[in-house]
Amino acid sequence: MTTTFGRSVRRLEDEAILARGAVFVDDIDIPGCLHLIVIRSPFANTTVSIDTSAAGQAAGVVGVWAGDDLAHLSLPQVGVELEPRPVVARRRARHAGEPVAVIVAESRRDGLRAADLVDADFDPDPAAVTLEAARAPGAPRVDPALPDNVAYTVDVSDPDPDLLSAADVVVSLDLVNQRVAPGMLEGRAVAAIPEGNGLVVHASHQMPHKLSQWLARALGIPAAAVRVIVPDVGGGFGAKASVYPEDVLVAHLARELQRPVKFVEDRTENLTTTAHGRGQRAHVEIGATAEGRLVGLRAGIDVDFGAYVDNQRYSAALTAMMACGAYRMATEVEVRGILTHTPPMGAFRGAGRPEAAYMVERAVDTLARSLRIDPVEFRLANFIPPEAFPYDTGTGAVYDSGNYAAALTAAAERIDYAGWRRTQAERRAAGSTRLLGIGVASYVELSSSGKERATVTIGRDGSVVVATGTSPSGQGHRTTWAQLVADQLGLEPEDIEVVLADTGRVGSGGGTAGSRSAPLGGSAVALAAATVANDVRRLAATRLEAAADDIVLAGGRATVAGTNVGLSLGDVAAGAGGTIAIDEEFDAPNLNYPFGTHICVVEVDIETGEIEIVRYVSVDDCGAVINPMIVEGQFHGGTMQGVAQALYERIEFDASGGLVTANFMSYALPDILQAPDQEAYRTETPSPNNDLGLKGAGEAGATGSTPAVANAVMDALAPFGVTDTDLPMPYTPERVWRAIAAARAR
Ligand code: MCN
Repeated sequence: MTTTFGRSVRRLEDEAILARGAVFVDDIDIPGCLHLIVIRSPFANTTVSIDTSAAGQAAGVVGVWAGDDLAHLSLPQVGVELEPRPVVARRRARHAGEPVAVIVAESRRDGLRAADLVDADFDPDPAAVTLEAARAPGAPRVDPALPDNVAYTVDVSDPDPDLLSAADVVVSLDLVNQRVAPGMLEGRAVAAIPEGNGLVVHASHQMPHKLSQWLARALGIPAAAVRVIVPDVGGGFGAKASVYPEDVLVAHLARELQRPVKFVEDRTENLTTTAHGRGQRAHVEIGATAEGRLVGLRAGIDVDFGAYVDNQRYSAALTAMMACGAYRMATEVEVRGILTHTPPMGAFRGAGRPEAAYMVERAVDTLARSLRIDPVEFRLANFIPPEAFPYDTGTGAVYDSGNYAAALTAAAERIDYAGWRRTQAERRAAGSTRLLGIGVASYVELSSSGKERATVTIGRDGSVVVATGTSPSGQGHRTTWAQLVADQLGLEPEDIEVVLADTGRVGSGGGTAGSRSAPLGGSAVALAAATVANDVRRLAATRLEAAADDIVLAGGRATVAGTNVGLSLGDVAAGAGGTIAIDEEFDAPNLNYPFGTHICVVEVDIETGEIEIVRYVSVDDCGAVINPMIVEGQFHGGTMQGVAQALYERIEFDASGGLVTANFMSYALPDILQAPDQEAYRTETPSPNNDLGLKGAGEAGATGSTPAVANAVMDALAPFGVTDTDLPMPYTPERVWRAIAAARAR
């Protein structure tokens, strides 16, 4: 029997999307739907006073509410004991973009017209907009309960004053991992329809079950009363794993008005209030012996949480956990989560691991340079070796499996590392104004936590349906889960119906986060499919008077091997009472740890500061692979997001906390012409933590790429002695030009 596991089956999702177009929340026809318009604070840290009376009289307006009217509604702050976050600010707003009043109107246009009539009075106070400002003595408090704005700390190891005492060489770096927007093309959108005592909610979201539970809690009704359905999603990238004030508002107002209400954000709202990611600054010391043996790394990291604590708390914890990277060394790290007067921050593809990889890989490269050891050799000499797995990092991670040297060696060969080093030396010697830089980054990331369930059902008509709690935003779950079921039952992937992202049809599910879907959801699907296949074989064997081991499943039939005698799957189900349904749970014994090496070659024009990526090779390892084409797509997308952070993107506020980069004219989301021609390869080191050997693939690219580009740019500029303090990301032409000019003037 041929199977599809490991084959690049074409995505089943795409025909419908290409032929009829995707169906996003805003495309769903909801008769009589009202529109929610949000009035937002233009200032950070400001008093607010609102008069809604004129707006309430405007044409088409159904109602206007200010903070006091909705004081009973709130969202929890994630994992900290702070007062809950109001869904509409009362008297004081903590960040620009915070809702201060809402309008519900018959049409979006009516609502926007009425918004001009809301009389809002703001009296801004000084704001702590940056990490530096929030940490300064006497800084304005973001939360009244926190005198120092520190909302969260994590120490993964006890301080050891002797950590680096065996090192002959210690270098220190100050690194800024700038705040960026996830930049999904479809912004947030949510529509709530009252039904009986509860609601049906259509949401562009990564975690339908979480959304259902949080809405139910906010409204004081059972979770079963809130059915969340996720239609096509135009990108989530982590930010759609958060629950937002507008989600609670549409749900509450739909029930209060007993009419459907929807909210669809515009691009400025998206860039202002949909959770940003990254936003860290780190002071790092790293040391090695004179012969080049890594001794240890010590880091103090401030993480921007924004004005309320949301999923950025997880990112902070994961940076601490992954701070030893791919290396055998002692690691001491303290991470502080800092409140600032900026929109609450969340998970962005990789959530804390790309930040750790950037920090470790910049530090390792800088140390190798100061030891005058080639960065490839230095890494190969210091990797955690394959025989050391499972490997306890001492930072809370136990790496499951890996062969870091294999990935690095393969990447170096593919790109002809030695050849590029020769070309670089020649260019330097010739005094070229187009300097070459070669950047190597070897990362470890983590995927999957918790459990996932799957149900596989065969109907009397022979239909096969698999339902699971994963919820894709474009990752191709429909295809890969169908492959796993088809392989077990001897069918083609297109024969399988896949049910996802609907709390009314799937009892539980973790949704998308931490590249968990393949290792957890895929494992649950494979488990359920294998059990169903065994059941079919057993039932057919009884009816056909054969041994179960002799029953072959192929072409929709259960046949006795070597004969034409058989039954259709539908007949087998009919004989078993009409349907065969198997529900299985997969509970992962541990996390798993994908890894890889990215090598990037850049050309820096020292006269204009422009950077061009001339070659980009990645070798990623996400264990065994269900669908190599889909995985390669994940690598490409993730890599592009990481490259974009290194070269283009940056969220910027003015001194009063207003967002400067509030549209795609000022926020430099790159387009396809700026994407490097990435050559993506893989090694395959199975995870021992699930039967299929899968590790997550979705965040690998975003983790390896930023440090590869950063190391390449810094390598190109090394002759000028440019440091990370002189030239923080993103490496825009102006910044590069200025850093070179300043270095030359020194
Ligand atoms: N896959 C596979 N073999 C593996 C691993 C994965 O065939 N060993 C397949 C999976 O079956 C799935 C896809 O690759 O079809 C990605 O699976 P996985 O790595 O498990 O990641 P998730 O589906 O859980 O996606 C999460 C990850 C995260 S956390 C973000 S954020 C993210 C992402 O991946 N956001 C995305 N990829 C995205 N891709 C798109 N198009 N849009 C987003 O918003």
